[in-house]
Amino acid sequence: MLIKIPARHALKESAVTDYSVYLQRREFIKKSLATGGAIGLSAAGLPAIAGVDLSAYQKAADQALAAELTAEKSITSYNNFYELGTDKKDPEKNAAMLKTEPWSVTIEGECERPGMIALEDLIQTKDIEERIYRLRCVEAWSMVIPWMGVELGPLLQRFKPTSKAKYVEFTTLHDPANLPGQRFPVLDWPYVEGLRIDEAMHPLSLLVVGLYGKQLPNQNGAPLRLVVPWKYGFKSIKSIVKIRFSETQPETSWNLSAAKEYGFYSNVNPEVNHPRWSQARERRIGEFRKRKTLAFNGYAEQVAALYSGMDLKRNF
Ligand SMILES: Nc1nc2c(c(=O)[nH]1)N[C@H]1C(S)=C(S)[C@@H](COP(=O)(O)O)O[C@H]1N2
Ligand SMILES: [Mo]
Repeated sequence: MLIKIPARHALKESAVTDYSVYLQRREFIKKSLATGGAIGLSAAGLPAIAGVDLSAYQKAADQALAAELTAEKSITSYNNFYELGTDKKDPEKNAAMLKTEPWSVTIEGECERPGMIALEDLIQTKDIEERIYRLRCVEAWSMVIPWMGVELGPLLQRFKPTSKAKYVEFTTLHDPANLPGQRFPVLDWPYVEGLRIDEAMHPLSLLVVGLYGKQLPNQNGAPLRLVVPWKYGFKSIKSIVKIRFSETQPETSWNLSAAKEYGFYSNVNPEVNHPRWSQARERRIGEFRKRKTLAFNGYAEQVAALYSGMDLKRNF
């Protein structure tokens, strides 16, 4: 096992699928934290990066979203992970084809400390915290997911990005011998994604190693994936093996595949429709009626300032 996800181990695997049980465990964790119990989740206030301290916000958001959690079974059996197949059920079925051990990440480009780092040195158990975020796929479905991970910003700072680091590029594992999807030219493999450096440093940006208090299932992008909750799901690149700081805007897989449909920013925006469908509403997995899609997926208060002065219809 590469990364030990703290807490939760007291419960049997079989019990964890039921999210009322999950909610009880959250209560247990909160109480343990209050009494100073050594549970391993970071209880301290989150660091104030980019001048924003989100710790109070984060606690309130977690409380509000806990009631809306998508069932664990849905999160792990309805996936987009084209390396493991293009049907929503393929990634779970083919999950064992993704080899996650050992795993290391290469750090390159505009930084003072490039190199290759083993996953267990990159992510330390004591830094792992839980964040409940909405996930909005560009295909107009959504979920609410309790992720386990670390803030991306402080992690990137360890490699001392230079003043030329204006963007960050992420690359997924390229392993066509094992990953069946990479034997077909569905996308230009490996999958690549990118963020502007201030987006990457925003305290909502997370590098994820688990969900529902457990190791990240392969189908969800084990052992390490990005989660950027105010952007369409495809920005949240899975199974990351490389992080590169760059001066110029990196190319991204979906933009290369269809530039008119998938922009670099891809902020969730109910007012900018996909050329082939409306983005005004979404189907929350597990619900029958569609809901209204929220600007920046409900995170406008936290992130809108990143885009002040930008035409978000042009920079979609
Ligand atoms: N490498 C890689 N990352 C990926 C994808 C993919 O096909 N390959 N799909 C993206 C899309 S479209 C979405 S909606 C999310 C889905 O994440 P989930 O399956 O954990 O819900 O992963 C994103 N990350
Ligand atoms: Mo997606």
